[in-house]
Amino acid sequence: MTIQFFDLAGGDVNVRFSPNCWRIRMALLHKGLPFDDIPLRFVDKEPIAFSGQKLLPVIRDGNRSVNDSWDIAVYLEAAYPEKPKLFGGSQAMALCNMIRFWVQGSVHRAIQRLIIVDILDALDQRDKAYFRSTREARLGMTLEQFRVSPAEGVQELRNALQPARDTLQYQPFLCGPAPAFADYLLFGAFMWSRAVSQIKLLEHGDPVYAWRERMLDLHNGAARKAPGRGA
Ligand SMILES: N[C@@H](CCC(=O)N[C@@H](CS)C(=O)NCC(=O)O)C(=O)O
Repeated sequence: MTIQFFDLAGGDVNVRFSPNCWRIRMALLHKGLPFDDIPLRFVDKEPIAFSGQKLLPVIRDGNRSVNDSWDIAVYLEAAYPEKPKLFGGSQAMALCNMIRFWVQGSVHRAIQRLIIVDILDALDQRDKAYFRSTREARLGMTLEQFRVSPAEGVQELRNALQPARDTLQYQPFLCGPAPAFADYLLFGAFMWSRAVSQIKLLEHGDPVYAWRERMLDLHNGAARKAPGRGA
């Protein structure tokens, strides 16, 4: 049975902005596993009630349901060991977990402050009030107060990316000569921005820019072809 992949969608249902969902879209493509792509809105998560929680991504594979992007990647690696590896081994998986927390802590935070109002603008009308109230409660301030100017935010992001920049001077992907899940962890953050915002996050000469171009070309250009605002 084809895997069902539940993804978060914007006002235009083809705009997919969730960084955590992008990790899994790329992981499924990496493994070469066919999947049904099922878009959901923030206020319409009834279709994932079977997962017992309300966050995306979620996959359903036969009678197995898995949520949380990390747990899904671990599941896919264990369930499809004959397919291209997402981690490559238990030590690599453990190290990749550190990349996950670096991305979520430093990179997501910097990008979120730049694009938070762009995300709001990209949502379906029914999702806007939900997004504003849940995020403002979490942040303890309005979205507009949380947002930083491109000049300030882009510099914070570029500083946060230094470990990736240094690594990519040695090798084309974070995982070495070929991409794997650590690359998808970071790449998801860029797809978040690309889907909703036109802010130029990276300079042309930056090794991270060249890496992002390579990532956009992967799997038949799946990410490059995805609808969005561009940068
Ligand atoms: N740690 C989780 C985080 C999942 C998460 O926060 N998903 C967001 C989208 S990126 C979501 O579904 N939010 C729905 C909501 O806030 O109602 C993962 O990596 O999957």
